[in-house]
Amino acid sequence: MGLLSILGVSPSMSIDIQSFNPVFIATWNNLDAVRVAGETLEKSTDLLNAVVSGINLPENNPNDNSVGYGGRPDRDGDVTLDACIMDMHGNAGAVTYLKGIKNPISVALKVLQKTPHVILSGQGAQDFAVENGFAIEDLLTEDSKKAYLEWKKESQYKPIINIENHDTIGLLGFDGKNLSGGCSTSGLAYKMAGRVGDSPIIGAGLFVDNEVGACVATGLGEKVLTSCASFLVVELMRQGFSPENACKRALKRILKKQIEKCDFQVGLIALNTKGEHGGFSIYDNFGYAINTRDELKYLTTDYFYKNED
Ligand code: SD4
Repeated sequence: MGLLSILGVSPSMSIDIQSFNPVFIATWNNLDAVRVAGETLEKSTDLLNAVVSGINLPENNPNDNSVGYGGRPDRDGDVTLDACIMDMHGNAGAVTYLKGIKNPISVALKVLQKTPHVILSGQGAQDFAVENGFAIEDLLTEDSKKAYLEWKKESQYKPIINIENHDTIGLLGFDGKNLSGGCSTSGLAYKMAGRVGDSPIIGAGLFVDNEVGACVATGLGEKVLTSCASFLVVELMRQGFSPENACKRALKRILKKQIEKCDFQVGLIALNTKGEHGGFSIYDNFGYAINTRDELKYLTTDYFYKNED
């Protein structure tokens, strides 16, 4: 039996063992997620599986208030989740406005693998998840319920920089040859019922082009959606910009349209086909976790403005 078959790799998707030098990066301080993604890749050599395993971690964590179980609800008190995944072949799967399922990224993977579609939404997405063995659970934790009831007293809606748009997980992986990525979020706290953000939208919250690179976004989704930010970053990398500079230029494009003072955060991170990575944000206090053969660490990105509030 050859080494590739021992590793469970079919010849068509084989990786060059010699240059096997994986890189995983994830938005915010998701160090455990990139560590687990690296461990999964080592065990299975399946990059997509590695991405999903990393993202499942914050989805299952009740203390992560922006992702999966424990995510802050919308203004009606419902936790509604968005996620998407994209592979090295350009295939994608996504779920939007999904209720009651802890691991939307795993459902997005099933959409990619088992349906002729890219996005399933709302009740259809939940029905599909149940058909595929996912359990319906109450995702509103006691802590989230308390915060929601407190918010309801005033019902003031104003996403706060680095608070209501903090901790969404976008995770990008490079196995030495191929790129893949995923993104999962409960979206903005106290959003309107039915609101879908950038995170499950291919080209906005996430884009992967195996010939060039990949990008994933976090922050105020409306700004990411209307700039196709992840697609733009990949196209800028195609033009020769480094991951960091591509993110910076894409954010500049958003800011150029901003007439009033910018009161929102967007953070972008990117990875290219050489395994080079970088990120940039509008406001400070953004960063990303990185896992390579040599290091597991958190890097803060450069930014345009300091948040004095
Ligand atoms: C959204 N981009 O739904 C997401 C929010 C986010 O960390 O990134 N939170 O708009």
